[in-house]
Amino acid sequence: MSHRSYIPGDETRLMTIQRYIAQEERMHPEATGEFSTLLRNLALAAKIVSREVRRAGLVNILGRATTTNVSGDDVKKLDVFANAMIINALESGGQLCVMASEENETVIPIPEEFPCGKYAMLFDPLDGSSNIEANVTIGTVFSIFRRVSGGCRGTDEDVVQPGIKQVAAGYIMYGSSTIMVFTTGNGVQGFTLDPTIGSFLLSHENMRIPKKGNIYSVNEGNRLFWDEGFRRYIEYLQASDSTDGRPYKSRYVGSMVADVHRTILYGGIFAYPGDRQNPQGKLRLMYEANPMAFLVEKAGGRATDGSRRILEIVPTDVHQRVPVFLGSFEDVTLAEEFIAGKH
Ligand code: AHM
Ligand code: MG
Repeated sequence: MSHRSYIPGDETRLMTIQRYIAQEERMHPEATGEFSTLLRNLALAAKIVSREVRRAGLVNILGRATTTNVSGDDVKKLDVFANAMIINALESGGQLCVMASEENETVIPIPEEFPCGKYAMLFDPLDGSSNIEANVTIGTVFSIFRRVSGGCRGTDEDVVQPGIKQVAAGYIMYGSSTIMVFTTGNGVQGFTLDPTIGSFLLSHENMRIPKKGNIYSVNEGNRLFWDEGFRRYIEYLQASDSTDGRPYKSRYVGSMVADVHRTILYGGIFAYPGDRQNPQGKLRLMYEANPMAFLVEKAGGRATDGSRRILEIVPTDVHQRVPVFLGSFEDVTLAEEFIAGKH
């Protein structure tokens, strides 16, 4: 793997997000700087959310760092806080025409008092909600499109575009360290937050997902509701055959960001299939599946809904759900074959 680690004290290798973005921009003389500013503002919001996540268990004792109120009752839930923080950090920058969030039923307009710009952003402010209280890894997911509607203030049209049109996508994972992983369509880069200097430093350069792995990641509690093809696929992975790495290991955090991050690094498959109870699965196309699909493809993997490339799905609703199978190219291809009844 070509992951380059940040070695403390080795200043010659220090690449902050700011430097990286500036460097990318120099390669595109037509760039206006709007996009770089957007990513910088996002990184700033990520740092603030990260700080709050790190203090999560202390909030009722000490109060949230950004509120004056220390009475636990008034402290907003962490996901609501993250949502407000991201909106706050990005709405006034002048790069966005509209936003959409998992937390908001309708699109989030850019207030009239702020300038508007040529990008639209969707995000899930704090994904993995069932893990928040348990001190388990959670994350923020984002997806950025170019504005396609006529006016400067965007509309639904700008946030309901096929994933293939994304200009950037990524996630921030609040795990044992905080890492921001993103692609602007040209490789996948990971920057780990050094909390002592407050900067994201390039730690995972040009991430590539192995062609095949030996881990599957799915909520097996839903097994009884799965389609026959997918059930047989998982049984196949559980069967023993030392020539091709079976039985696979099972790993499931229940936070998509963590499960996808591990899948990109180690390979294998992450799935949230549709089933008899929920034919479209659980995950949301626009701010969960699409950005992850874009990253996984740019890292050399594959992401489908069982038969179609996720990025090619033409969306109709900002909150629509989609079955998800993503990860190593060979693993996802085999899953699709089982689903299609070929095995
Ligand atoms: P959330 O947006 O309410 O946090 O739900 C999304 C999360 C994903 O992070 C994760 O992959 C999935 O839900 C886990 O669902 P389940 O608990 O059904 O396995
Ligand atoms: Mg979510």
